[in-house]
Amino acid sequence: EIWPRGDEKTWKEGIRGVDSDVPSITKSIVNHVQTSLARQAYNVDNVGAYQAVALSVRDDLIANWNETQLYTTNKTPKRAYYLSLEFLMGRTLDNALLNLGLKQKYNEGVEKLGFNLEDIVDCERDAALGNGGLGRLAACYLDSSATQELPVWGYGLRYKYGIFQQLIAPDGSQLEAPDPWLNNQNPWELPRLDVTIEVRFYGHAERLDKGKAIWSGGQEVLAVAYDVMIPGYHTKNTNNLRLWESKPKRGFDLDSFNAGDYDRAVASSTSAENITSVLYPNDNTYIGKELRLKQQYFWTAASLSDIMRRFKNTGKNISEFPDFVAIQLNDTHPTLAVPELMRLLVDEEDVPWDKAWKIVTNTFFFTNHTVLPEALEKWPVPLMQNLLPRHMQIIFDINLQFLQSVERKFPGDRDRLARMSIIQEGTPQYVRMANLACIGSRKVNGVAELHSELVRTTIMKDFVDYYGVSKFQNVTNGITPRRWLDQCNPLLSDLITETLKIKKEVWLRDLYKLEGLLKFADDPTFQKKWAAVKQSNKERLAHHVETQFGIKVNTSAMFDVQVKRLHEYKRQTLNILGVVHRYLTLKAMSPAERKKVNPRVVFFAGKAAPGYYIAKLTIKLIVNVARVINEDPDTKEYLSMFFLPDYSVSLAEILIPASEVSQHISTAGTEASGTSNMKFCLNGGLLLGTVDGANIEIAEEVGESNVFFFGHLTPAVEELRYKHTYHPVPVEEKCPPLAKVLNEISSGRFGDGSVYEPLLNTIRQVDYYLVTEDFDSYIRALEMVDTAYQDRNGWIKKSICTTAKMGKFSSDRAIMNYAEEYWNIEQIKVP
Ligand code: F58
Repeated sequence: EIWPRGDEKTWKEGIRGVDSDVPSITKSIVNHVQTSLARQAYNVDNVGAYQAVALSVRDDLIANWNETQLYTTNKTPKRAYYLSLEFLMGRTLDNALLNLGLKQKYNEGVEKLGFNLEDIVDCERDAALGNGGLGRLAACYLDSSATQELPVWGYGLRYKYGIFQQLIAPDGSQLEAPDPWLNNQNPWELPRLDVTIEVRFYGHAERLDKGKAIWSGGQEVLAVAYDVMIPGYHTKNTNNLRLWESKPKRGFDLDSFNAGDYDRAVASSTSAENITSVLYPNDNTYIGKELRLKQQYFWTAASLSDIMRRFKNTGKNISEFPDFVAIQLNDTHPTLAVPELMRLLVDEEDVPWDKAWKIVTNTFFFTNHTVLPEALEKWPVPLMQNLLPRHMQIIFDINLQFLQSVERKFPGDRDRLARMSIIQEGTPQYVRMANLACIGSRKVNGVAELHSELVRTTIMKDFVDYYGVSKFQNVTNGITPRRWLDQCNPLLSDLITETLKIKKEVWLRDLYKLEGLLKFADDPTFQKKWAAVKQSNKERLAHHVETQFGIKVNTSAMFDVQVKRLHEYKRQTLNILGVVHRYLTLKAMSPAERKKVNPRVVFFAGKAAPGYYIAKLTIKLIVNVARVINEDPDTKEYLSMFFLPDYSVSLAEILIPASEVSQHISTAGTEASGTSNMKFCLNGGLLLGTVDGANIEIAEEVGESNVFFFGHLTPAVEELRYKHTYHPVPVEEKCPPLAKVLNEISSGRFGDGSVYEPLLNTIRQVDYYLVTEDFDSYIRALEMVDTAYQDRNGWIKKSICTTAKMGKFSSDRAIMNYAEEYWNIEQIKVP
């Protein structure tokens, strides 16, 4: 190979990251203060220092990233692409320093310059380009791919506004404010103004022969790439997350401009920019807005074009595409990639339809994240027809061929055909995205054992009959122990390292090594240290609450945490009703009796989708119950409660290490997996939950005696619902203690009760999520928690044993599973 330009040695000597000695680090920081920020020592505040430090760390990342990308390109391995509309990354600086192994050095350097690294780290805004579990999972998977040196790229959208900021109004309601996270510039992204792709919308499609067509006219929009560097832990390997921003193809319409109609002149460019303006804030509910469909197509089209270009650069034959490309569809959001790849192959690459279909179905893999019917995406045919006329043709063609083949296998079974069709009949017709994703993919997976079984037996049942069961598999979710233990809980991480007597780098890459803690579970000295770490994390959280609310938190009380998106199926209602029950019980006690009670502090946090009325009402109830009980002199020593506003990745990093119990109490069969359950348990918090999602596998690992399970099991749920609908029994009869709680709320004990009627009625009437059915056993489970907590050493032992058995839930395991069993990709070590 001939060096591209000039003298190779001169180029190579010019390449530099930051040398990792402290003087080089400080030099690089000062350099950035002066040049990149154009500031001087006397006018640098914490935010300025954050920016300079970030830029300095970024220099290092860029060097690694460049080397990784160059090396990988030259090796032309098979690559995997993770297509996700959401990447909930959180902050980057601290994580990058830990992954690069430079935290200590930067600590020293920053100190020398008169700053404190923790304060600097706190200046970073979260990158909150996701709603909840699904988006955070994507972020954990990127970390694990980079750490295990796998050639994996993420593809997503660069939203101008991330998940909204949540404020709590004086009356306790949730208010939403925008999250303009890019206002302070983002040092972690590299704009690639040279990588732009044209994406078409609307227009018309004209069929030619041999299944081909020409799609023309309509509106063209540009996709501009922004690359985010994803460093692996203690490896040079630095992967890429490519986010697309939309931009008008032409600045503005010159004719209108010249005619003096300025509004009209810029209208189309505004509409182009709008595509990547904002993340849709719904969690587990589908909303059929045209702009959302535009986002989905814009992103899949840009990503596929980019993938195709990279593949073609290798010079391979198009039939080898699946040998070099695997694409994981994170839920149905990127399903348009299926017809889009067909379009690229058939219309643009001249591949015959059948051959193209073979390529497509060997390229894609589809992960399902929910079986809730209201979350399954289906788009009105007229909407899709108008926006994407060519794709609609392709979808109809795929469907026709598919149904013919189903008909051959199950002759005359019209109901089956109707259920399996990509098109749902009616006026209008709908495109069922899960059916399309399944038909277009090589494998389909759920995210925990129970969930995958539900996928096989409910929403995908007909497809299992048709394809056979082996297409429908399970990959239990995981979390990265780098962020969710080492970074958020440094004290515990150090204690583990010191106890296991193996290097941190080793157990953080092989989490099963935590089992080595088991033999210390009864050791009093170790128990003491373990408890001290938890205590210190509780104090860190208490400090946070005190600064925010001006209320002192009793840090000798048990910390009980439920943090997740607000949703009826997650049953924050059960928790708040349980708190009210506890409050009423305490009120009824004599002061002497109360003294025997275990003090408890209950923390809630989570956002409600702005249009989700019942979820927002739940927040209001929590906030207003908290006001009353936190001020009641009879009980406040024994029970207090906080709703922490604006739950985020960085707030989770404070809450999770401080938790002694966390609640994961969805109606059985509704929570696909849950991933925060894993984070809490990894940090030695015990799990109080239903027999649902990954709770089940956590219990299998840590032992049932170390979790608190309650509630009806999945097989019972359907029948109970049927009873509730056709033979309803009043709450007063079914569960008197719950009826009492509901009535106290109605009667105005926590402020105007009539406000909460719509929420309380969901429970009194249909009770779809079976709060009345599980309330009794929930209360008993809480009592069991109390009893267990009384035995301090017993509790600490449970906590140790829980952490020790969490190895399975590392996202490294999950990603290796995808790499080996799905994508068929191999590790690449950058020398
Ligand atoms: C979540 N889904 C599941 N969806 O609810 C959770 O059980 C699971 O652990 C997690 O995925 C990871 O597998 C989820 O977060 C969303 O937020 C979607 C956003 C876009 C609209 C539809 C819901």
